Amino acid sequence: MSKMHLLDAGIRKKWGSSSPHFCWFKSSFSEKTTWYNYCNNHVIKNCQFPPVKVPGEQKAMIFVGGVISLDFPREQLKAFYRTMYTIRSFEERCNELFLAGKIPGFVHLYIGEEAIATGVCATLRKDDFITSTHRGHGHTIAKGADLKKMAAEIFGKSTGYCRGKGGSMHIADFSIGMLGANGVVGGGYNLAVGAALAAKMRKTGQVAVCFFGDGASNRGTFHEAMNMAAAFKLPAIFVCENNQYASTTPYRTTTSVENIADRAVGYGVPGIVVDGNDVFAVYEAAKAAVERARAGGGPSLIEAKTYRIKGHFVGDPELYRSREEVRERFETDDPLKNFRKQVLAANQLTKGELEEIEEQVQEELNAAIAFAEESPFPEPEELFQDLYVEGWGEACGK
Ligand SMILES: Cc1ncc(C[n+]2csc(CCOP(=O)(O)OP(=O)(O)O)c2C)c(N)n1
Ligand SMILES: [Mg+2]
Repeated sequence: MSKMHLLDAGIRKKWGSSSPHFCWFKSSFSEKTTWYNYCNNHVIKNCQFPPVKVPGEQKAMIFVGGVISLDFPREQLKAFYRTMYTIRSFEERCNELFLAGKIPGFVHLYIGEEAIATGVCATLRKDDFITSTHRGHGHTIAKGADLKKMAAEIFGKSTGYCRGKGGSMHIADFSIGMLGANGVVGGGYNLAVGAALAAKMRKTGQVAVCFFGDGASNRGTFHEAMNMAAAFKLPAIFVCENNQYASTTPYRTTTSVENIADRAVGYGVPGIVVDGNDVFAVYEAAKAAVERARAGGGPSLIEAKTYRIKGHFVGDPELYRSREEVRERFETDDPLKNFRKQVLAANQLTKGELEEIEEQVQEELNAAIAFAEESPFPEPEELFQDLYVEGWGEACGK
């Protein structure tokens, strides 16, 4: 019997035949006691914290660790890699193109955080909602956006998602439930809660995911949204991307708790800390939270610990941290590198299969960027168009 089967058997004995989404126990496989978490048939090892219980029936899990990934179907693994690699490459191109003076405005890169958007969005239906942040390219790609329209928008071209008038921080695509990137830090919470309320009232079974940063977790809107979602048991999932910095400010200097997920206890909802550089761990945590929300169980707060590899924006001189710190973190925590290592070592995918995905993605990106470069800028007379819903005045009898 494999180690995993032994763990599985132990869990089923302890918790009954239907295993819970999350549970925890200590293992004595090695001399050292190791905390394990068990999450939807996957074992998460090396959790650093014993579990935290919240009032009532729910069990809130706090864990940090890697998931044994052997159970994922190959197509799912390929999809994970395709999405993460697309995000990484899209961002690398944005970096180059911004520095070449081809992109106006600001660009905030998601490099190093790809596993979060990828793992979370892989658990969602096309008609589920997400709200995003100023660092939104990764969420938008993972939810299935059109790369051509994204690239054109970032270039400020009229073929872009907002006809070139929104730019990087305002891309939205309602046809895939992407309710918008947002230049307002913490601006997504109440949009997500509104979408979740609408889904509940309409009984559509949709859920709404709100992505936000560690800095944004200190805005008042966070608390308002968490409370309302919890009080109304809304199908909302709050995903904090703790990349350790809010602009130039290290997370620990502005936040009184060790984990942002610890705050979940204050709202009586599950709070989960997950390794945000591990797509498997993110996927498992999100899947359980989404299932819970769809089943009427209410919201969850997931904190994905990660690290922002690039500056706050392209051009940031990064005087607040050392190059060594960044190099060390990228060396150990690069989600793509770790994914490759893991699936190759376990013979789950071949090098050739990974390279084939990379080639396809590069071709797609070439086409998207060529489309953006060849597209026209909006005409000056279009400046004030599309700011308000056309025909609104007439509809209201004005
Ligand atoms: C309401 C508001 N306050 C301040 C800013 C300026 N600002 C832009 S990004 C940012 C930091 C956000 O940090 P975090 O939420 O951790 O997200 P990250 O940039 O790390 O992804 C700040 C303060 C803003 N855009 N909106
Ligand atoms: Mg941050």
